[in-house]
Amino acid sequence: LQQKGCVIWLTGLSGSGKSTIACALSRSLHSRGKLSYILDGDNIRHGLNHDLSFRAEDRSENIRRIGEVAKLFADAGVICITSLISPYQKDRDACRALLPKGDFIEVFIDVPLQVCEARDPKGLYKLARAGKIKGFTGIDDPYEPPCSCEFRFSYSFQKTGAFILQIVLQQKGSGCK
Ligand code: GGZ
Repeated sequence: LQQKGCVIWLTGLSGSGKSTIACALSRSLHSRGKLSYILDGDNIRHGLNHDLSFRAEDRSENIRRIGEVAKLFADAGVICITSLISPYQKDRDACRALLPKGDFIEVFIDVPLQVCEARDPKGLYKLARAGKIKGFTGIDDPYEPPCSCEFRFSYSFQKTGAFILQIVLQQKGSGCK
């Protein structure tokens, strides 16, 4: 395998499009002959992390474990794409610290709450607003936007109403907001 591994860490709210972007990225890498693997929070919570809830400590443990697994993939030469809300800066920083400099690429899927909530692909925001899901990110649990990400996907609407995402390369240390 003639490639160097790394971790591409997607972070953003539920419904921001992380999983869709992860799949598109993986397909694009595949078409260039690159091996990648997606670790998706929603899937991993059904297996490896099925013992974890959405309490703050459990979210941190979820991120920690997935960070460690992502590092193993990167060590093996795979481009590991993670797709997790990963709402807390300190947890993302701890995962970054596991990898050599430059091998952890943090990508903020910067779609505002109102847009994610209007999309509500799984109806979860509706349940959260009705109090049927407690501690939902963006509603009654915090999301800390990255302050040191490498890339940001910024959203906008075209005249047709189509939703588009544009990739922005962040200036080092400039923060995402
Ligand atoms: C946030 C929740 C919650 C709560 C269930 N808060 O859009 P989805 O459905 O498919 O992705 C969300 C997923 C979040 O799992 P993560 O492992 O990415 O979260 S974290 O990084 O914070 O550990 C959402 C669903 O699980 N979901 N309850 N309370 N998202």
